[in-house]
Amino acid sequence: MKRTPRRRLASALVVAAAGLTLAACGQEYPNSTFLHNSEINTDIIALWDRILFMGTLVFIVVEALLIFTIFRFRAKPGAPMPKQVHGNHTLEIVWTLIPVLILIPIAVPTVKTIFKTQAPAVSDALQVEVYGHQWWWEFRYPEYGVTTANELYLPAGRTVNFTLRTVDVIHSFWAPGLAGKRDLISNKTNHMWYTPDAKLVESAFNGFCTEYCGESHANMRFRVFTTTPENFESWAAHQNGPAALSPGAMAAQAAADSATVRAVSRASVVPAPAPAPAPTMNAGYVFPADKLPAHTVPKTPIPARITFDDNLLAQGDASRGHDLMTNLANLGKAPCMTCHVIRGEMALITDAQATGPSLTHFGSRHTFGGGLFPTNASNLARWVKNAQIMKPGTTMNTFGIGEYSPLMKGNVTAGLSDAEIADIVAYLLSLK
Ligand code: HEC
Ligand SMILES: [Cu+2]
Repeated sequence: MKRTPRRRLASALVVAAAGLTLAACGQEYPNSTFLHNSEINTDIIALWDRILFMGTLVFIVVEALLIFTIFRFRAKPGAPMPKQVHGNHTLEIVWTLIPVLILIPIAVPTVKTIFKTQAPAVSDALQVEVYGHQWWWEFRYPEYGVTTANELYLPAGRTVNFTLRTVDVIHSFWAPGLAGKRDLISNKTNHMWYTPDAKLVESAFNGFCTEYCGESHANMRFRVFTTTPENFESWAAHQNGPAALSPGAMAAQAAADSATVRAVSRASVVPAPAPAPAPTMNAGYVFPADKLPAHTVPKTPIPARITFDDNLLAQGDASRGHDLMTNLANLGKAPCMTCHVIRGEMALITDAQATGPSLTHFGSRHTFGGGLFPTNASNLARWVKNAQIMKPGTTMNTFGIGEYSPLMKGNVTAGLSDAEIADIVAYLLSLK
């Protein structure tokens, strides 16, 4: 048998189709919208299934008619002129009515779903305010007094109502595993709500900005953690307070404890002073690191041009880092606190004024820099040393002495040594 080019092409197409089919079966798609994780996603899937079904039906009928016509009515030698149908009203009405009949079962559920998703959320929904920043996400829980960044905690089974705003350009908020997209538009407030399914008691999802917003648009990601209502309350209660393990909090706790001991021992009715309780170490619920699925752990390469001797990190001291950070302005260096807030520790500005992420509970977050990097000492040291190289376009200062700052177009003179950065890193990680 001769292998004609056409035959060869056909067999190549069959192999390619089989390969694609197999690839589709063997993969899981964690960032897909086609997972029944919320009522909104279930509605989207229902619409998709219906449109795919109707579209396939139309395709088959049209192609069949086309092929039939090609063969049945092809020109034959000596055949007479075919009957002309131009101006046939019956025909025109029929071929207008058929698409109408096809579009009605698509339009009705589509419009119904649009109205459903645009309706106000139930009144007892959890309120979350989302602020888009170039290029990170701020999440505020007004009922809990919590401000955090890039990591969204949601109680499974409870409707959450998002209020979407931007402080600069247009962004778009999308956690595909949980719902559709919605834009954050300048000078306009948008809303979106959905209910993470009650079965999602320990799930993590990736989130993205899906409206091009500048240099680091692709680096503007977030995570969603769903958990039990109890865990959520524990997390929110702790996030509302100051950091638990920081040197500042420990000192305050120790002072309070010794005051209690003194007060107790002065009271004559109590024979012996009670031992001072250990400082509270409870950091509230945090999504367990070992439960993070691999696709939610960032794998961003660290720029090789930022060098840092990781051995220095072992000598980093949180108390020294705390003192250095409170003293930066006096040392003639850029203070972190003109852009960041560490509530209960040091603060020049309020959460609402901050142009950088809240660092109050920074150590309890799994990722930083718009979800670009896993939170660990090594990544953090490079971030503080030269954030502008770690994340193109960021307005955070480059702090490493001698480092090139793309924003300032020059090398940093009044900055931090690697040993000082190691102290600051130890301090930041203590902010649980
Ligand atoms: C000019 C304002 C500014 C100053 C000053 C500043 N930062 Fe930042 N910082 C930012 C911005 C903006 C971001 C967010 C970057 C991003 O993800 O796009 C950020 C991010 C961070 C993050 C990551 C937070 C997260 O959860 O993603 C850390 C940690 C941090 N800064 C620490 C510091 C420290 C320590 C200092 C002082 C040595 C400092 N910053 C000074 C603006 C600033
Ligand atoms: Cu964006």
